[in-house]
Amino acid sequence: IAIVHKERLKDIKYEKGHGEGIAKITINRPEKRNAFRPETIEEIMRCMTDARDDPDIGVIILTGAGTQAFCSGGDQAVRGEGGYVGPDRVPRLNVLDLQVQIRRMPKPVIAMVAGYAVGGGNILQMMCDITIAADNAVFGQTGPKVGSFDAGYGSTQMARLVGQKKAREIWFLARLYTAQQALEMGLINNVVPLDRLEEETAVWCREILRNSPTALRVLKAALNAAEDGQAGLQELGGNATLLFYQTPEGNEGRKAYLEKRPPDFSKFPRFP
Ligand code: 2NE
Repeated sequence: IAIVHKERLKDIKYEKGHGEGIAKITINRPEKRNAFRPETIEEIMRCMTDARDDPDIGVIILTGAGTQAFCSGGDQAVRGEGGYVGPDRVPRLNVLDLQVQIRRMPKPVIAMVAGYAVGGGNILQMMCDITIAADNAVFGQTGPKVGSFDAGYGSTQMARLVGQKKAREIWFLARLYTAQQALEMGLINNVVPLDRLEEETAVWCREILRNSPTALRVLKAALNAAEDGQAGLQELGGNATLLFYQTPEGNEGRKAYLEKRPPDFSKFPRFP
């Protein structure tokens, strides 16, 4: 992956391979097993927005620095009463906003996991569209051990991925699982030797990038819609509007308004 640095960031690295179509966001706190604090999430969200807005980017990789962890969840050292506390002293659970951002991202987000993906880190990889793991990866929820839980996507998305019984096991016992076990239960997509992780992830990205961007964004919205209620339908509906705005029929209405004349939709077919 060719790398171009974008902007000054404290907790993460952001790289874009222009020409390649890939953006890569790396949580860069390896000494904390890439635990996130409010600033980490704010930076990731900022770069996710940049990647969404950049027409040259078709796929986003989310990963962790080093080989020991993808992400170990919320940084317990900055957890206060009411949430995780940053420099502004405001307690936050802004990782929930990031989960929604990944869910609504109209471009595929790929989790590239080496080492631990636990707690909120496992939930982040679950929110990604596809997860490629190294054979040293370890997955699980530690929340019940440290007095925490995610009763939103962290529970419901997990149950949809691995089934109700397995999701209850993962949350209630708070065990850790190998990459192979995670693959077998449907928590991730693929397991490769650690030294092939980057290469394999790039192969999946390039394969995705060869396909129609509109097909991908509508498919993602459709897969979300069945699960996300009104928010899911809004996302799918927004794609219908996007496509309609590109048609002569959609443009006739706009042009007629601007030309101060009644619209003439008579030439447009009424499909059966
Ligand atoms: C991840 C794990 C299993 C790794 O174990 P190991 O043995 O490889 O490393 P070690 O020595 O535990 O960790 C290395 C350093 O990273 C810090 C540790 O405290 C240690 O620091 P030093 O002693 O060297 O100073 N570290 C690791 N994870 C951290 C964390 N999450 N917060 C703060 N410091 C952390 C092992 O480290 C582990 O079990 N970590 C804790 C995992 C955890 O409980 N995460 C929070 C779950 S709750 C959550 O994420 C959440 C949620 O449930 C709902 C909403 C939002 C967030």
